[in-house]
Amino acid sequence: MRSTDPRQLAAAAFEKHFGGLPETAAFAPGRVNLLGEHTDYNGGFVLPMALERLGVGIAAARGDAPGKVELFSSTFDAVRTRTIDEGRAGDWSDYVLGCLKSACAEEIAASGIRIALATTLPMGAGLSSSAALEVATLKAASELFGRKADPVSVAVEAQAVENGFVGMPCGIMDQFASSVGTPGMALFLNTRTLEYAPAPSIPGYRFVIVGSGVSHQLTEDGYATRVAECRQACNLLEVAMLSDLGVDALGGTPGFPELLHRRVRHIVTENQRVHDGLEALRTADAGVFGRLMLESHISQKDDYEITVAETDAIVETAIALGACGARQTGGGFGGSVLALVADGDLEAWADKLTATLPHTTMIAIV
Ligand code: GAF
Repeated sequence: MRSTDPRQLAAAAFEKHFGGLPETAAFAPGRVNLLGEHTDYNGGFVLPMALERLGVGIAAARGDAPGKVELFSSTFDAVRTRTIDEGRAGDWSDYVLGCLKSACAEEIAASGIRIALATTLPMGAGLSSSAALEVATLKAASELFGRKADPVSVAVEAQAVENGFVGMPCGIMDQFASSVGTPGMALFLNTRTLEYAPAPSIPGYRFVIVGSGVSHQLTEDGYATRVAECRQACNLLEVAMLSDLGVDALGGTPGFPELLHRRVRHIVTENQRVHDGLEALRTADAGVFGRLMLESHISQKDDYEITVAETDAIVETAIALGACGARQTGGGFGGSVLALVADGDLEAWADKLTATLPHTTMIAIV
């Protein structure tokens, strides 16, 4: 039987492509976000969960030419040859090259590197395949060249690569969940202080990740536009970050643009929902958590304007069929919907959902 472990898939791809054994292999998981969307680049709170088995495997060994970076993706069935001193090229190899430049530029300038990668994450599903690729690369390269790398600094370094080299102005949630999170367990994170704590699941209930079939692409304009709108709101309101504002700040400032008011309202109320959601997990209150999920979706739809007709329809149908709550998860503009469903209803609920909306896929139950 073919392995589904990304690390083993990457090692097998390495052997097949390069004709020798890798010296090291690493795994980094994708994540699903339970609550707290677009709050991370505003210094706010998030509640992601690293995924079991769904992630990126990287197998690596020293190469045969100084500075040469040989990449093979078994997922894209693609080969890329780069050099360690190159700049951004605008494709998937940038995520890997950026991390290698950050972590082990000198070592690779001396020995070169060969890397094979494999992913079990669906692309464009909003489950953080880019961050998993970065974290897996940093872990593998650090191990190969004997560099110490604790999980929090790997997350910080991976985000810096994505911001500075890849050019995507993301927050730290995805890299943090991938590097620090325990697969299958929710993680509460204060993105400003980087304080974090594991959060429990709700006994008798499961989160279901439903693929919308609409591929989200964060390097397109929508995400960067939201980041810019939040910065503009900070400047007008004279705060360093929108998370400096409490719910009481929502009364409205005379002359403050209506669109920015809605963006601010999403961030401020979403931060509060993460706090309330953490409490609901700790008290095992599926009803409250589900309600917060639905409020989060409506806020993403009406105030932050990052949902699409397909994810709206999945949320509406999921609730109509008996889910406690549902919301679009991840960066937005498509991707996946997360629903909270009672264990006993799971099978019938999933069957009815896919019968009603045949373009959806059940990606995972966590
Ligand atoms: C993407 C980003 F990479 C994260 O930093 C976060 O902002 C998320 O969208 C939205 O919550 O995954």
